[in-house]
Amino acid sequence: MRTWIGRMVLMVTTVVALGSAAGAADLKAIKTQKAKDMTVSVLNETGKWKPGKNDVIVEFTKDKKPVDVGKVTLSTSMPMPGMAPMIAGAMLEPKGPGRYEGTITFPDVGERQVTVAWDGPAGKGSTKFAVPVR
Ligand SMILES: [Cu+2]
Repeated sequence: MRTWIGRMVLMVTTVVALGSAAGAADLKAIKTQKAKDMTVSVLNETGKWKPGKNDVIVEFTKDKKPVDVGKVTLSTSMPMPGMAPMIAGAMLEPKGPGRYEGTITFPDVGERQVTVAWDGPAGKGSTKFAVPVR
């Protein structure tokens, strides 16, 4: 009896551990954009942005190698008929080579004009692209 329970506990623990490891490693690209020789990728777990709070991961690579780009900001804007554009942004913190993470909150669905800007050892740059929130 003790052995049977012990086995069940081990199985459950293993499933939970595998689940969280897959979650951390499985990032999907929301957008990949070239800015001269820099490739900028916006990623998260689901590969899309939804209304509410979202994780934002941005990776910078040159020739497929990660690049330290220093300070990184991501800002978004959505034109709203008859009112000021809806603005949301994220300050991104370095999390490993060429990788920056933060969160962003969107009040509603709709296409966002996104600007990613960086300033650091690899120089100053920025790139713009559109991402739907859905
Ligand atoms: Cu809006």
